[in-house]
Amino acid sequence: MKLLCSLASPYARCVRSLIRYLGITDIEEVIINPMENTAELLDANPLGQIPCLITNDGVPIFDSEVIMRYLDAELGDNQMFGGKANNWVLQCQFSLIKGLIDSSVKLRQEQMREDEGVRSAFWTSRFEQALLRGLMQMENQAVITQTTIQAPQLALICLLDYIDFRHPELDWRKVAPATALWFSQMRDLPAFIETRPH
Ligand SMILES: N[C@@H](CCC(=O)N[C@@H](CS)C(=O)NCC(=O)O)C(=O)O
Repeated sequence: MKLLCSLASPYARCVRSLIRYLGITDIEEVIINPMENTAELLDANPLGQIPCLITNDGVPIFDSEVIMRYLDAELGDNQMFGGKANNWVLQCQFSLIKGLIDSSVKLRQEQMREDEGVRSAFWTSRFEQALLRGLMQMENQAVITQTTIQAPQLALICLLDYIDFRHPELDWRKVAPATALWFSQMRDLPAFIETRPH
């Protein structure tokens, strides 16, 4: 199998960390820039987005959540999203963190509009506030009481490293000290060291 991905994307990192966490060794990672609109990416995913997994049969699988569910079901032990069916609490924890990844990527896109002179103060502030609100809520969530890895923990580590990488000015540790402490204990697990964004 082949994973079209980049080294900075937090979505791709969720998948790349999961591959390592599950000990999967037969996925070739092809590093691409989605903005280059290569035929290989657009043929596989008309959205032009990474990550995109291409199976040995040539079937494209996206987005990051679907790839994670696929790998966990096909090559893992199906525990990442809660094991038992209908674990809505865990799935909602994951949705919150995935939404925060969306906010952090949109905030990054606003930064990039700076060069075009069209950065919006309104949207910048809206994405920052969503991030801070979401992380404040994380303080009370069971996600950070657990040191075993399931999808919410994995995605949270990817989110927080991405915020530190792209948005170092965001003082999230001040509003989420318990999450910061949990993160400091978790971020150096091997699956995450190898995939840290750069
Ligand atoms: N919902 C998608 C989002 C993927 C995404 O937005 N990836 C970014 C890279 S961080 C991308 O490919 N951007 C190019 C574009 O949107 O045109 C997922 O979870 O995989």
